[in-house]
Amino acid sequence: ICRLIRSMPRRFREDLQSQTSVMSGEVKTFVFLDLEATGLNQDLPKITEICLIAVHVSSLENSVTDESGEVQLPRVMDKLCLCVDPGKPLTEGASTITGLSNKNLNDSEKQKFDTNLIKSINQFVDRQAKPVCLVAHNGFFYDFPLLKSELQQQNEDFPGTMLCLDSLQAFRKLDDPTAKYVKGRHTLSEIYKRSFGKEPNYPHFAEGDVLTLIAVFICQARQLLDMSSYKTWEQIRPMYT
Ligand code: DCM
Ligand code: MG
Ligand code: MG
Ligand code: MG
Repeated sequence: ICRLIRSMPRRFREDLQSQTSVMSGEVKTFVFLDLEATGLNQDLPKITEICLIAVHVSSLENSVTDESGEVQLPRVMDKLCLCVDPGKPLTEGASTITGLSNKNLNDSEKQKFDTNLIKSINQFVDRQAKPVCLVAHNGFFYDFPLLKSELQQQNEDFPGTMLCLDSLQAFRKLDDPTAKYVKGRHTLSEIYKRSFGKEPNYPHFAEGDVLTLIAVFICQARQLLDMSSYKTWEQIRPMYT
């Protein structure tokens, strides 16, 4: 498809590009999101933790640096972070990296991914200036399809017109528009180490990962937003049914 678009007469190409930028240019709030879960795609995972942090576009456009020149997190952010009983065993790998286990989730009497949780998410998103765009690192492959599967299991869904952006794809494209991707170069922790010269805080805690994502995103927000390929929620297929 990319090759096709590049081969189009410039007039058509610019038309297409301006349509995407009108769509994305109107976004008022970016809701950064990360999921922890019982495993990877092939494990048909269930969510163990969800974190959403909403940042207004004005905070992305007017980032603040401290006296040493380090980019600061926005002061105004809304956060929703909840642990969830997955009702399914975590893989050893998932438990090791996240620190979550069936035992500690059960000990804390966490509730399942149910319609009340979906209500909380919808109410959280409804408080944000619209249009809203969800952002997740590897979101097109993991977080959005998994979230869609969990919503569908409760016979729920988000509005099909909600926008989504995969920051992994955006960072890759920004780094190398010819699409010669190097595996592992664009993991959240690698990008963070390149931008900030240190390890990210609280990796594989949903909130830790979202804050890390916001920090690296802000460093290059304008370019990322301009060149990202957006999808609508309607275009996201569930990870499994
Ligand atoms: N995950 C996994 N094994 C890995 C990496 C991730 O099972 N090596 C699963 C469990 C995590 C989820 O993916 O909770 C999300 O990963 P991340 O913490 O990178 O957001
Ligand atoms: Mg993640
Ligand atoms: Mg106080
Ligand atoms: Mg994570």
